[in-house]
Amino acid sequence: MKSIENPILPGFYPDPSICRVGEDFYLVTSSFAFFPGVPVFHSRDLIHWEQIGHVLTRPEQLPLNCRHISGGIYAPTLRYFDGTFYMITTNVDGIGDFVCTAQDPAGPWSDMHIVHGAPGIDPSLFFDEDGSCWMCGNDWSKGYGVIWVAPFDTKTFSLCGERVDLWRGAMHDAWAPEAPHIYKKDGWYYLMIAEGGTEFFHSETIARAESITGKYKGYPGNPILTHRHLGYGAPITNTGHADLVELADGSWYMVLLACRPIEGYHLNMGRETFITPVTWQNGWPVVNERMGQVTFTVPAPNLPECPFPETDSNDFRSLCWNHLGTPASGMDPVEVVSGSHVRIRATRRPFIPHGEAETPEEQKKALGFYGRRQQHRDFTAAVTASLPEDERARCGLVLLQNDFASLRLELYRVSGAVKVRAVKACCERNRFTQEAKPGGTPPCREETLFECPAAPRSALKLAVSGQHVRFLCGGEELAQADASFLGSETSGGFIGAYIGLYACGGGEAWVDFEDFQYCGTV
Ligand code: 6LW
Repeated sequence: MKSIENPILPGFYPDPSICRVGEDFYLVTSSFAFFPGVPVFHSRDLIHWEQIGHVLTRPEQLPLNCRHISGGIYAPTLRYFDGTFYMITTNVDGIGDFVCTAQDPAGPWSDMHIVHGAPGIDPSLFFDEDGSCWMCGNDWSKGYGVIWVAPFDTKTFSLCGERVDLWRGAMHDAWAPEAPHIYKKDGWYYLMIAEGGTEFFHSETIARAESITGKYKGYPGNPILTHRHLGYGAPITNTGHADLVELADGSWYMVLLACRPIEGYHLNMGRETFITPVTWQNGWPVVNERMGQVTFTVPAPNLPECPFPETDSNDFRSLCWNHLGTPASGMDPVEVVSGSHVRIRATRRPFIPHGEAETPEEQKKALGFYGRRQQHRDFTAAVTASLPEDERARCGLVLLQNDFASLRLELYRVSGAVKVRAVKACCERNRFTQEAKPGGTPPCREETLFECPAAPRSALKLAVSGQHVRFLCGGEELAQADASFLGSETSGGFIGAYIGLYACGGGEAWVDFEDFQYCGTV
């Protein structure tokens, strides 16, 4: 019996949405303040997945204000109708909901078609059998969360009829009804949503109606999926934000986000994409029948296996690498010279706010950062960095959760002498307002764990086993640290840890990084 190993997309790939076109499956996830945005994946057997591109590859498609790392692009939905792929999502940095279209999911994708007058986040599209298109999303404007639907014109990319509130979720006063998707099966309109919030209490619930505008009646067996009953020690937590896909043979699968806590409820890798089979009983979906929860290994569908050629994620040209913030045309602080050589300009603004006053223009600039996701519990990441002469420039290797939580191995100059230091930047903040928790630590304090002289061109390395981090320079171990504060449950935000190369401090000098090696084991 063939099987699928979860997560199918390890590392920070939250809010997945999937569609099938013939024998091909396509999947997109959120990308927040990273550029390019909305990664696109492809599979033919649901076992093997390859990244084929991004939807948002041009600065004009992804205006980010980079106020914080969890801004930008929230949950996308991917749908296909009559020869065209539609991706709808929300840019919370002042744009709102927008649609991009393509004939080829690998791109190119169109510019943004901004959807005016749509409240909330988590927009989705549904194409009915008569060719009509509907848009749904969530809305908090009435003081409570509710899922709504409205007719949608795919020529003008606008709402074209009455917006109708459909459902407030299964639980009485359900927290954060969101991530709605509508499906049609056996004459019923099914509305599947997430509720409970994307944290530990996350769940998936469903309702159905005979008309798309309701009245929707909740499934008596809700929630159809949650791991909150398993406790904080479960190996998979936060299950929710799901999307369903029907295969050619009539079987169904669900993709969803979930977390793999590390050494306690610490979500360093953030929310990853998982998959699980779904069966239907008496007109309602059953998730991973007889298991009732998402498991690391699930049965694969009855499809020919279709593995893809291995790609080298250490190649700086690989699709897994991201900028932080959208580089203005011609002012990109990151230059990929070759697969093993990237140059990063020491922009004035570090990715960690040091309280430096930033002009709005300064804030919009992309940061001197180029990174890839942490995808394993145990891994090493190494690179050779060359510090320029400019006294202001700092550069290094960072394990970054967000603006307020990171561990850095950094080269810098003091009175002309080159030093290396291990730095912990930490601040306990409310995950949404990013304010310091009452009684929490003061705003974003930095702690130098160790420093010593170093060569201007040094081999930097982080060796991570669970929550234990070792900092090495030139093969010498300098310091150790506990990384559990990097979990998003503590540090806040919607991201998962990135391993990044960075240059900052000003002077706009170029820093060379060579021979990056990431090796994940568990
Ligand atoms: C996503 C929404 C959510 O749009 O988090 O907490 C947002 N719930 O479903 C970003 O992942």
